[in-house]
Amino acid sequence: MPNSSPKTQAHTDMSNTEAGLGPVDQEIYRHLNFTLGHHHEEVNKEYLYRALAISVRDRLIAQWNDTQEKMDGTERKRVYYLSLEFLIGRSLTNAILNLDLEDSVRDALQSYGTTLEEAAEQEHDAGLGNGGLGRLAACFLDSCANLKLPVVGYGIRYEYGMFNQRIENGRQVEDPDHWLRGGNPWELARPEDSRRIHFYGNTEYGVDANGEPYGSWANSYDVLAVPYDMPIPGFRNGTVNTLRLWKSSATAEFNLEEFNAGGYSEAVAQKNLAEQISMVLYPNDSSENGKELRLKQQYFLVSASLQDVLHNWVAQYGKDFTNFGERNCFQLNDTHPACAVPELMRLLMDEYGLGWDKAWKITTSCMAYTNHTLLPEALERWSVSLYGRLLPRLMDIIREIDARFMKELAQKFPNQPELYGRMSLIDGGHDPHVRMAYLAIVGSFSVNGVAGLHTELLKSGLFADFYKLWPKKFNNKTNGVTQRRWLSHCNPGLRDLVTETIGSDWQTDLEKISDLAPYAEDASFRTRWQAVKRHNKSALIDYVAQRTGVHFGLDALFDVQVKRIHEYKRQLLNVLHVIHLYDRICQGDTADMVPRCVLIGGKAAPGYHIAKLIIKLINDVANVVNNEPKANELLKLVFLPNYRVSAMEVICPATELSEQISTAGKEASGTGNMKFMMNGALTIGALDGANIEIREQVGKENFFLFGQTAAEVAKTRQAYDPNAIIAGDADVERVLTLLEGGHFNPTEPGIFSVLTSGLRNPHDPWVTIADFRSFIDAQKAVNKAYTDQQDWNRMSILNTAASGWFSSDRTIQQYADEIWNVKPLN
Ligand code: 26V
Repeated sequence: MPNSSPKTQAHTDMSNTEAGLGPVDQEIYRHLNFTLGHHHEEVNKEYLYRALAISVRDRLIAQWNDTQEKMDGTERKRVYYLSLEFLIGRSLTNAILNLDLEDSVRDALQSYGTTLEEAAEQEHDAGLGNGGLGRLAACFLDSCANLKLPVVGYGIRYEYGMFNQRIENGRQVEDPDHWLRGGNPWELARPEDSRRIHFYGNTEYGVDANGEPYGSWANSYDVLAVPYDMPIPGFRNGTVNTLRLWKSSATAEFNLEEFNAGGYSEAVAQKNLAEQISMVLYPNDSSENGKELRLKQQYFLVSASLQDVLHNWVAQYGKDFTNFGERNCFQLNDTHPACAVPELMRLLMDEYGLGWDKAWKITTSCMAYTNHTLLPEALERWSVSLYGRLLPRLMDIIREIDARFMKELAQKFPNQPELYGRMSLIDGGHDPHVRMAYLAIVGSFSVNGVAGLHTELLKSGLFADFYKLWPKKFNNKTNGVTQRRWLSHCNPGLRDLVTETIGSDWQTDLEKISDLAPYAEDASFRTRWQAVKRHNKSALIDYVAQRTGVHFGLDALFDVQVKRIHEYKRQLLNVLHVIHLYDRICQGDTADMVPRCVLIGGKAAPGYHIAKLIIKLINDVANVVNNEPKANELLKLVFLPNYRVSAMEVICPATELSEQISTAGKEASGTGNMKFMMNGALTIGALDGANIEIREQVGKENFFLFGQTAAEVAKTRQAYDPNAIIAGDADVERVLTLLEGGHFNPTEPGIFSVLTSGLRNPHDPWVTIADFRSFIDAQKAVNKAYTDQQDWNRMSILNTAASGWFSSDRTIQQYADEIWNVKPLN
């Protein structure tokens, strides 16, 4: 227990001066004793985390208020990032880094006999996202705050985030993630800004005083949306932006009606129904497609957020919407919030009395849509009958948008009924569906893909008709990641080495990191570079050993693939390669082999059986490989359970080889690939997503390329004969023989036959066997390169030095300049 008058701080901390806060150690002491009422001899770690978090939060709030005041005091344009997912991870260490509080916090914690690392471990990840799309939203908010852009994130405050994954007998088991248990120090409830959301009921039509027809939503069942605000700090720049997350709750009078009718329990049950809406994040799972609760979530987020923005607009400008379209921009993170198009129309017409044409002009000048996937099963379609029942007024508006769009098409392209059918917002037939991507395209002024190849494929494939109609709407914004979390925070050893060598400007301007390139030729620098990597590798060794019992060797090549488990990402190809190495070891063919530790991690959607079977296979192969005495020094395989943001913060600094092996044309961008590159990993990859740009930036000599191109894959599919390939390649055949002979699953014969028959299927969409030989050869080149550690380190440095393009600051600057037309608030 520290004494009651903590020592004066060794480090100056400027963030408290205006806010009237004491030094960090005093603040922690105060919060422990008074805010949390924890005065024990032995300070409990969880309490210490909370006291520290509140102390840090207090420092953020002062800057948060300032930023808010600046926003309110200008008539400048604002941007709203609408997303069903924000995969934030931990906030404490990020806030400490951005406020530059690390030294004072470390000093303060020392007096409690603990470290910052230990305190930070207490924080639950805010896992409000599935993977890339959600993490991108979080990186974007970080970059917006860093660039001082007036951008607000809007999302849902899920009570349960992404499930926790356990492995039992090699199989994935899901546990609910009740991340809010124990409280969330990073949010402030703002019940005074609650909004009312309609569901069900019907549309009533009438004629207003001017003789104009109108519609209105009647007999609805209403729910309240209560906002919780999270601070998003910029990097040492005084800016703190807002992420507003909505929680659903029952309206007061609904309960009253029930109470008056004497239905006490019914009233309470209705409250539960309302609160269900924000209860759980949906896993990215095609078996979850079409679920009513998911549509409720989408509309709930969109309606609450648009009402919020309109409310603020009216408070500032009155009910004159003339400039609304040019002063506001809504970026739609995929089609999940695409009902923003009809909802803004509804609010402008039904609530504020605008006519269709004015409302349409405003709506289409402020909506922008980002597409994140080419996979057909991920393209959202909603049944017209469900839509019309849940959101009757919106369905009317969608029909009207479609009717007007069809008219426009008929004028531009007369007598082309087939084209109209293809492009209609409603996929007709006996079970009609709304095509959400088409709704988003028609209602937006901008449509973007997330990497060069992806955008080209959208223009030539999925959205070709729309591209022909509106070529100028389409643009590319290659994804990026924030170097503050993904280098400065997670890899302090490398951060300090880089800063000592080229200064610290790269933290806010990653292009500067190219100044590192000449040091790749400097042998003593390479030695220091390698020492940092080895330090990070030993941290990962401990992390893996604690969670799996498997001990990685420090001298081995750390070969990593972490991402959602999906067939198109081809974790299976990675396993086939491990089996091939195992087979060579068993045969004594180890001449040019380099010791390797292969780590695979990621969650499978709970209803995605093949993905879950791939996890089982990885674990079963790992069991055999790790227990084979001959393989001991040469090969290890682990499946790391519960991959998440905080795990990646340990994994990417230690990775040497980044596996980016999706079937070409399937991975829209990838962002893990960028985190690995930034941290000095070399990539083995196919020409897919942002891998193409990574290779362009770093040079082909510093990248391990394998596999077919997207165009070649398309051609291969026309006459694909995997069985002939297998029969013609002894290495490949032996791998299949081991798998099919039950070598890895002797007690459960046949359990992997779905996987092996998939590999042998001429219609295998992922053409895994077609790329296997090329993958084996590229991995041989990796071995050869790793044998020369000097050269490997040289390439590693060049990868970090070439990562400037992949900062989300660059991406966001492009969104700001080319889509949003928004300037920083200074
Ligand atoms: C679909 C569904 C459907 C069922 C309900 C829940 C749900 C949630 C998400 C999705 C679609 C996810 C699409 C996605 O995550 N795309 C990834 O976006 C990354 C950021 O742009 C990109 O780097 C990845 O390549 C891309 O796969």
